[in-house]
Amino acid sequence: MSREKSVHRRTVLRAAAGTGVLLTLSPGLLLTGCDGGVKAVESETLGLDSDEYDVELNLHAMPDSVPILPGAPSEVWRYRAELLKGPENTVTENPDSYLGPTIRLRRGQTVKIHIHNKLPEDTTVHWHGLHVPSDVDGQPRLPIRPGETMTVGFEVLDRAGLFWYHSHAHGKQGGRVGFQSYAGLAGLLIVEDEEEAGLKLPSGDNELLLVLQDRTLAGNNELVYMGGGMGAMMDRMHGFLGDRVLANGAPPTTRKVATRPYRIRVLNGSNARIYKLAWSDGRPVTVIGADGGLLQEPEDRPYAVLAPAQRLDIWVDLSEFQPGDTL
Ligand SMILES: [Cu+2]
Repeated sequence: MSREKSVHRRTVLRAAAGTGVLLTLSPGLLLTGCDGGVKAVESETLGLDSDEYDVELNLHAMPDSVPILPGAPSEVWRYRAELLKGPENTVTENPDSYLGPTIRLRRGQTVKIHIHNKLPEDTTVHWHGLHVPSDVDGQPRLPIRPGETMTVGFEVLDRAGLFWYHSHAHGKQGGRVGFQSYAGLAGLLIVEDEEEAGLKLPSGDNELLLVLQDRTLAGNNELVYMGGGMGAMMDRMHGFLGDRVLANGAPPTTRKVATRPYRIRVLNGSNARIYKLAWSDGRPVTVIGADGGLLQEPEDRPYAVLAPAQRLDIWVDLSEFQPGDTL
């Protein structure tokens, strides 16, 4: 049976203002191929179809080789992006890391993304936490085949906050979501809006982004996922735990900062590991935001717990420190 079938879709998007409720009506969307897959034709846009978009970019899912530990570089799968249209700060590459570029969007923008699969297997991209039409949100029934491109469109409906995008591919035996994200297919996505801008939170150099992940690397720095034997069974039951923690794709290190207030935005991008975050001097962790964006008011906690896929927005005032101090 031929898979050369176009996907006909007329997607009607209705967002109930303020509630985040979203209806997607897609008559005649699914024309299933013999293996259950659907081929999206390049000229068509899944999701929001518009003549004009505020932002347009290419997103490539591809193999790469990047340094993680000293010695040989590691073979990874990662995202790279090219901004075709939109504000210059929309895409910030993380060239020295396997992490995908940080994508910065504004509420209300219309966005068109061409996802190019340069991997040897199916993939799809899930926009974690964003309210986007379900067809563009990494549906297993809409895989992107190797060598193919899927174009997706959506409007940024969410209020300001930290989101992320990652692979959502489901292989024949399942479990490829974990594997592909582990291999590096993940990146941060930031939504900004007027309300947040009015708060004048630390920004630019005073906004630190931190992606926490755990990885196991073998002798020649190869990434190891799901070991053999008993270990593999436990991994499958409880989720994979790496034997070292990485911060932004590298071993944790100190970072030079100024004696000023900072905003630290943290994602737990691990498969299964839960982190407990606290300051070394025992000061409370001032949480200003979480998965749903900014909190009503800051909360001081002795420590913060971050489960996989969760995000935290932390505020800290370093102005009482002296140059040379370490926290
Ligand atoms: Cu997710």
